[in-house]
Amino acid sequence: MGLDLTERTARPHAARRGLRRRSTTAVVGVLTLLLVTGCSEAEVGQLKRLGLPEGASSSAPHMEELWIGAWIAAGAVGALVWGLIIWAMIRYRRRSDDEVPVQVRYNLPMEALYTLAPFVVVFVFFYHTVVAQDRVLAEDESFDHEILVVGQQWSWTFNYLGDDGRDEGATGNDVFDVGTTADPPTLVLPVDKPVKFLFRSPDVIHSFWIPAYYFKMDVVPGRDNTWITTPTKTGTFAGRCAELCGVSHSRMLFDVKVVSEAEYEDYLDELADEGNTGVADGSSETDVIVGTEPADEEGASQ
Ligand SMILES: [Cu+2]
Repeated sequence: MGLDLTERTARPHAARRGLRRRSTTAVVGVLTLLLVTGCSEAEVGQLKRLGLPEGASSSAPHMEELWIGAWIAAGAVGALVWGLIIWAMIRYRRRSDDEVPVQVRYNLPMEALYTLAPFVVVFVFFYHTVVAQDRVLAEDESFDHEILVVGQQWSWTFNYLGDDGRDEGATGNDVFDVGTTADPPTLVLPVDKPVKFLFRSPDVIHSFWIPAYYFKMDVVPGRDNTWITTPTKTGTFAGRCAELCGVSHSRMLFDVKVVSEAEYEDYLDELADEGNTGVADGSSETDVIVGTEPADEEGASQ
């Protein structure tokens, strides 16, 4: 009797399994087809980079490595956890005999694993993050140009510093471009030339972000942050403030225009011709945190 029952139920099970396998194959096939035909080359490239835009700076590969590696690690941990969950669901699913599986409590090896595994995961992520960060922020690189970026409520000022060993044809002066919320500024950079950025804020914390450069750095009052990078692609890229800095934060945008060295020098000459010479740092007190200035020393000594 019992044998008969299993034989009778076994066949529909097998048929259902076959159907399920076929429908899974169909879904995977359709998705692959969509992926191959429905997406442009750029979209496929972005999928391969797991959502990252195309990198356009010398800093980008380090971050891309970290990003992809982190997703692979997260995927492996996810696959292991989901696998164990699904295995336990199937292996210990309710059966007709209603027998409860062996109950385990105070299992020391298991609890040690639960405690140690997150530490290992955090340590591995932390280690690779520090390595990537050190590479992106390496200070020993030489640079051809130096730009003082001032983030102020709510736009950017780009100061192209003159004493940066620019070509003889250049003006040699400090020149600047100030943006406003209504007229966001453009940061012009020479392609394939290392540029040193200096970030300053006269008011609150801002964050200098160029998504295509895979880079974001806080612009902090009272502190000079620096970053050296080389633009590797010509073109126009979006830039933003990535730190909620007040009511018009969302309008604190800028463009990054990467041009040839000659065009870059022309641009600086243009700024000089327009009279934008000198350094506009938003405030003479950019290196002082508002409210924490020391007592007026000049006044005291006079
Ligand atoms: Cu801001």
